[in-house]
Amino acid sequence: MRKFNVAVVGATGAVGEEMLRVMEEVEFPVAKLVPLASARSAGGTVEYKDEEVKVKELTETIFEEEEIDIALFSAGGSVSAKFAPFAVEAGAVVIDNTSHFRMDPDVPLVVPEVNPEDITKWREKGIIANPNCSTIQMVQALKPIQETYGIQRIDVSTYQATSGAGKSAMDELVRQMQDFFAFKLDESEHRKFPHQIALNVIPQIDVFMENGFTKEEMKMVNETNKIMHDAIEVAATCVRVPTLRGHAESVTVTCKKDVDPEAAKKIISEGENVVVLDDPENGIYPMPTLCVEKNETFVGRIRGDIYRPNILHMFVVADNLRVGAATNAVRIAQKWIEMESI
Ligand code: NAP
Ligand code: 3JN
Repeated sequence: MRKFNVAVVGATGAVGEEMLRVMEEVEFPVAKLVPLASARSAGGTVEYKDEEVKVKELTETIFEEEEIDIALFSAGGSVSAKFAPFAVEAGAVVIDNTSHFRMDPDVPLVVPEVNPEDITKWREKGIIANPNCSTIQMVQALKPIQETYGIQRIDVSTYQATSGAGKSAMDELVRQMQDFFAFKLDESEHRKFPHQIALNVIPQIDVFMENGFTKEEMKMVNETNKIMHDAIEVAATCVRVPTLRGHAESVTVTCKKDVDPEAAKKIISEGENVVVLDDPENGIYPMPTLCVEKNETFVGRIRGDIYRPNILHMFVVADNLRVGAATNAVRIAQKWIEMESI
């Protein structure tokens, strides 16, 4: 089997590190791994398959020098905007974890369990975009519902872990909790979040747009429609909660046809990489602590609406750094290899 030279841009970050773990686990066909970061981390090392691999500085010429075939980007939108074209120019396929290219009509936005066929459009720009973490787990859970009943509208509230905002955001929560136990929480700084996150929930992720929704909420709206190839009404409320890892979502879906909740449960459980955990009487339902380092999306609390037969409610949880970022990107790369080798 052919092996590939793989660059991980942002390899020292929360998502980049997870990409290395997932590639190891799936035995990704790596000929050479090139971890890239800013000059701050260049010269340090990351661990891959029990070896210390040197981190190199991201430059305009590195992709050509290292003969990169696949470049996984997760170092922020401005880094992708500037450097992804150099990777493409050097002959690599770029799988981009940032929002920079997601809504570009010439760039496929892919969740392999939902719209793998879109990957074929990669040639237009040499780039495949990875959706936002909150979008990925939601569309995975809803794909079987869309196929069976059709979806008219989605109302979703998220409970997003601090790791969604990067390593320093996780540190901010830990530091504030330590300050709480040292009786000095009121002196504790907040940089990554607009308010104290310890012992709090914040109904703001990213900046507010003119329509009153945040940028994170509008990502869920626009990305869901692009991935699901349908004009679905989406109303999202994205909330930051004081957990470290694992995004949860309360999802209400209005279907085009009436839904039998028991049948829906079975249909969802047959979804690819979806696990139904739904035995509420015995305290079994998805929670962030159950999903850490897992590559599946967990769905529970599946129930019909009290008033309308075409509405279904559920609770959806996944590891945001894996399912919401690294695992999705690696699965895209695996599908791309499969398609390109035909
Ligand atoms: P993080 O923990 O803060 O890590 C940021 C990474 O980017 C580090 O490796 C950092 O390297 C690198 N970096 C920053 N500026 C750079 C530059 N100018 N040149 C080269 N490398 C640079 O953040 P994260 O959580 O891993 O997230 C990184 C990005 O991934 C986010 O900004 C976002 O666009 C994307 N993301 C996507 C999702 C999703 O939903 N799909 C989820 C989370 C994040 P140094 O060590 O040198 O600073
Ligand atoms: O906050 C979260 O839980 C998810 C955040 C994702 C994120 C953070 C910074 C920049 C993104 C993203 O993936 O949409 C971006 C971005 O690339 O715009």
